[in-house]
Amino acid sequence: MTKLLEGKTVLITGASGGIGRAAAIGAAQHGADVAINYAGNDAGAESAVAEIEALGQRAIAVKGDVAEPETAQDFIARAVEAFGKVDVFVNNAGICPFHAFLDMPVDTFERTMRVNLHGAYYMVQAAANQMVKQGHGGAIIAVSSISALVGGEYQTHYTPTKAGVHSLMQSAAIALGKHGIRCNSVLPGTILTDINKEDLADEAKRKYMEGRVPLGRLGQPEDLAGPIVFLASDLAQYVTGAALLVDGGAFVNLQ
Ligand code: NAD
Ligand code: RM4
Repeated sequence: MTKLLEGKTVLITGASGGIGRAAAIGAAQHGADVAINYAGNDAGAESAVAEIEALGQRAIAVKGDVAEPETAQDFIARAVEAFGKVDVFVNNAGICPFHAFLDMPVDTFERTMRVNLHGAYYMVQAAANQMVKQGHGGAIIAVSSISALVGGEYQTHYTPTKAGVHSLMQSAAIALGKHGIRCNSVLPGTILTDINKEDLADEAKRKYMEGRVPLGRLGQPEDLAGPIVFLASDLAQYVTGAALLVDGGAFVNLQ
């Protein structure tokens, strides 16, 4: 296999499980050293590190809540201490506590904004500052969502954060182009992870969501690894400000 990220250092938030972990493993399979941020799942973080090391790459796990601005500074500093540089930053950490609109608790709304959007802002800014200091460009990828483009009855707090992250990549692509830093989003459809385990435990909802997908199945975290590695790699050297749907065709499936 041609290794697309040989010699690169890749940082990923929220990577003890789900899409972040799959992206971390995918990056390591392509020759990258990987630093992962994670919130609370020590066992998941340790096993991700072990899996990356088993692939012959270096890995560190740094615990921290992305909603806190200091977490971003700490994550970047620890990665630089371990690997000397940051070539790729993947903003992945996110939450979606499904809840109705009319009685959305203030705390749920604010926490979702802080983790998904404020957290992305602090992290992307800190990673970009490090890349600018290094002076040899870089790649930033945000895990946005199909939900940046379409709504969800129980996601009125969440979909604006995913649209926000997508928009952040567009503006950052402009702000950072002069530094050779590319900024893109991936827009996953419905991927089977912990974030929607409870929601999709409802058989009728799961069947409905599956039925919307022309490729005939819901996604697996590994479905995101290839697109993220591609956008991180030099194969995408002229791609910036773009958004790549990774949804089995769900978005275009009107009838
Ligand atoms: P997941 O719950 O498996 O992963 C989310 C990760 O983020 C977890 O590792 C969690 O610990 C971490 N996290 C949560 N809050 C954090 C915080 N405050 N600080 C640091 N880390 C934190 O779910 P996932 O589906 O892998 O989600 C990853 C990203 O993908 C999210 O941004 C989500 O919005 C996005 N996404 C998921 C889907 C899907 O259908 N699963 C679709 C589109 C977009
Ligand atoms: C995604 C999309 C999926 C949902 C997850 C939680 O952005 O809306 O359908 O399951 O979020």
